[in-house]
Amino acid sequence: MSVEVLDGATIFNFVEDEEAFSLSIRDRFAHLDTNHDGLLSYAEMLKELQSLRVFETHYGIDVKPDPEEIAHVYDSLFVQFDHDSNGAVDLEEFKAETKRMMLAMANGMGFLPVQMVLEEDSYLKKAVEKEYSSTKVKQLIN
Ligand SMILES: [Ca+2]
Ligand SMILES: [Ca+2]
Repeated sequence: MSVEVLDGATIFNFVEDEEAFSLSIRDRFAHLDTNHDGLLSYAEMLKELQSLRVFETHYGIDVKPDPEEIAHVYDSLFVQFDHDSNGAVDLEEFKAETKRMMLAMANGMGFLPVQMVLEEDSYLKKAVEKEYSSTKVKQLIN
């Protein structure tokens, strides 16, 4: 984990780069699909839902909700991913919903940079890395 500073634009640029975003989605999907059937079951999705950190931090304050509430929120998040309600999340559903959530987050952040603790393989970390590398390229060109 590392502490990074990012703003809405960092996330926008990452999500709007179709190639890079698709690639990281496919990586993540394959990683989560532990039985390799091309679908994410609720159990397989749980790891991803937990990584969304809906609970752990709220404006930097650690929140400890009760387990029943957690289960309820994970249930409703899973339903949000499972667009056709067949009880599993396929790659298209996973990509569409991840994109929607990240854009919603970017909109919420606006242009005010925020400091966040990011896990190494999280999308936000990838977004930050992408911004670093494109900044580096720009510096080389100039
Ligand atoms: Ca699976
Ligand atoms: Ca589905």
